[in-house]
Amino acid sequence: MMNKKILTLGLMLMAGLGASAQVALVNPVPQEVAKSGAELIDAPAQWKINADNKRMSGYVYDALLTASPEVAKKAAYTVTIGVRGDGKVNKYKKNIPAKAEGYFMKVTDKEVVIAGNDEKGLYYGVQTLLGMMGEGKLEACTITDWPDVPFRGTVEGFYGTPWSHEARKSQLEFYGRNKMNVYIYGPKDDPWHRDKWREPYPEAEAKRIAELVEVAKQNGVNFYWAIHPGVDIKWNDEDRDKLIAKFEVMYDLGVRSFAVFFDDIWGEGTKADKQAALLNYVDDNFVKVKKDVAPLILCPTEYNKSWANEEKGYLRTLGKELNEGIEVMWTGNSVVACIDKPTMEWINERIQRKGYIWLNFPVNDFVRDHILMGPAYGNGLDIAGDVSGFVSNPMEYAETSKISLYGIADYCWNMEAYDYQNNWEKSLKDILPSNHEALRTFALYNKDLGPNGHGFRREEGEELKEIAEGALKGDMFATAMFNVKCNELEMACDILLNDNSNTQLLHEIRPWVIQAKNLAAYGRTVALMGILVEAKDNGSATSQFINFENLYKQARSLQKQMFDLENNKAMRHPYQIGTKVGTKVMLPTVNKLFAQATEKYNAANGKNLDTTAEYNPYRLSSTVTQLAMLPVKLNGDVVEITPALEVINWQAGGELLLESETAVTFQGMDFNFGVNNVAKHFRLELFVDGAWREVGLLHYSDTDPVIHTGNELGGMTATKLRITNISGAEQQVFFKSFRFIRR
Ligand code: 14T
Repeated sequence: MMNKKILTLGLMLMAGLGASAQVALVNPVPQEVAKSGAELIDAPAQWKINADNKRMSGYVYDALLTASPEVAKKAAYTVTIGVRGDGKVNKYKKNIPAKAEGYFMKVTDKEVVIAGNDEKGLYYGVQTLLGMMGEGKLEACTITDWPDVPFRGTVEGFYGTPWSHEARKSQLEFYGRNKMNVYIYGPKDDPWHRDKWREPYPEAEAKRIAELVEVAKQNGVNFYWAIHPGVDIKWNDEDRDKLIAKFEVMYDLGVRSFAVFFDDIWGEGTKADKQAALLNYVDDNFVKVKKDVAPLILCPTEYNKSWANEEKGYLRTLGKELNEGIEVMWTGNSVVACIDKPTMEWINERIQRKGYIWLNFPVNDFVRDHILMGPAYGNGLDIAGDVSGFVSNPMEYAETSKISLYGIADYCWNMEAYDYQNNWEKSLKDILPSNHEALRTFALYNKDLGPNGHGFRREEGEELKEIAEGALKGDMFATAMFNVKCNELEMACDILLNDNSNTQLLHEIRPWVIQAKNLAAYGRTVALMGILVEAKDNGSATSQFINFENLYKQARSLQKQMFDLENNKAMRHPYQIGTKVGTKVMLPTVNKLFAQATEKYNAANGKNLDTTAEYNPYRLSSTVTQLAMLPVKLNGDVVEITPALEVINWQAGGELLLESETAVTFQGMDFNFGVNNVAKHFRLELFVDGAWREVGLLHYSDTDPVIHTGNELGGMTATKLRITNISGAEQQVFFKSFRFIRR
């Protein structure tokens, strides 16, 4: 008994130590920490810097100067910094880990010593010190630290509004602080990255890139500039030289690291042997000649397993032909996927090198109605030795993306120790210290992506499930608790809406905060409906304004307000409508509670109030796998299928089927497969009175890919429609838009 108590006490002390100690503030979690007691030391007001002369300037020194203590020659407290080989840290040479970017650090009440294995290691030691001092305290300890993954960071590689210059600078600082060393510049919608890849940047843009290169350097980040030439590249000397010429221009702006992307293209540009020959040429005639340029990175066309065509051997060709040292990117088993050991073994064997991970998280360019504020989890904790690099493709919301990136940084640095939940809690404090609880409460409802074409989902609302189930069973305590959850969410939103400590974050999340307020109010109203219906309120006998039927009206109004906000022209994204919050557990629960309470009320009082909350009568299915999971959206009388951004390999005979629960009278329809003159390859049929009837398809011109329907469509009433590839061959098309208007 006694022993057990002591043991528990000991465990508690240890745990407590970990939690309160200043090292716990550091992100990423260091590899090895030895504490010399539970000593917390007040950070000195002044310190003197002890270092070899050559360390007394440069980006590491600059970083050290941002620490709170003032530098004074006579200070009693000393900070010694140095890199392996420096005289001042010579006596620690046995302690320094012999690992790239590693460092050794010792903190006592008299001094701090930071000894890097290389300059970057020293820089990261300084970052650890800065992180540890975040709350004005130091902790007596020694730290031996190094990264598991050699290249860690982000690829700005999404579709949508590229990050602003200010956002990029802020990102680079964030990477430095969190020990990430790579930023790959490749926004799909930067014209000079993709469509105008041959042309140099105009003056103003060029200046900004040069500045970013500088900021990156100051933060220990390698700025990679990526080119995306595959859309229209000709495999001739002229285009090859143009690509090198563009790299030369970028080199002159200060860029020393380059990438070539061949993702999301089709046709000529996709050939493995040609891509490899180009990359090798650039490697031999540019990278190796310059001598100060980092190894090239290639993003292949088949960048995930589900797209790999084993017979054509694209990946094996790259593996065989690409020069040693050229990195090859990989998104995993599918476009959007978590990375595990088997996928690494699969790809590494084919490309004959370690894959360089492009993680499509937290990118939301395929689910723009959701904002993703959840933890980064699900990647194998045992793949450190199988990857050459690991970068995350974030959201166009740069500041909000930092929540997940904080986790990526930690995961890449110290994989086995990665605790995603703990990391997430820390990240919220880092991003919004003054209101981190409000941010946390709000973020709880913005983690999952909702149904999407990639089938990638995230945990959300686990903490609500028990309460939700109880409330749905009519348990009044659970209903009250559910109401409390709604109050919490509303409170969080109100606090956030008045936060001015991180205006960029608040600007980005604002539409979702407003929608979350609606959802919270809707939830509260519905909880009260549940309570009143149990209390046998008949909605009319009471003199009080708050009675069932008025609550019902309020709930209806809130449903409509949510819908209106979703369809608000100013807020809505051009091709993905909506502002969705709490879609995994909260919203469906509120909708069910609404229907349930209303049904009970109707039954008890002989009323006939409409019980439908969120109603979508349309279902899509397809034998073309890439289309099968696309969500169907209802926007007034317009029914739309969410576009896909990828090339669709629509096999001969493959069909797309859209079914409706009730018959629809058609007003009009058009769709865009992104390719001219393909209408003839497809057949559209409507199911009218128990039989399929064909409707004509046409383009208005040879240069307009939009496909229109024949006049016979107008006024037809059908329960389903289908589109079939009747060309007898696979059609490579896009799925840029699809809509019909109902009467
Ligand atoms: F290069 C790749 F590794 C990659 O992931 N490319 C794009 C990327 O730019 C985009 O942000 C990401 C998420 O949407 O997915 C890739 O593009 C796609 C691919 C699809 F299959 C976009 C939509 C798709 F349906």
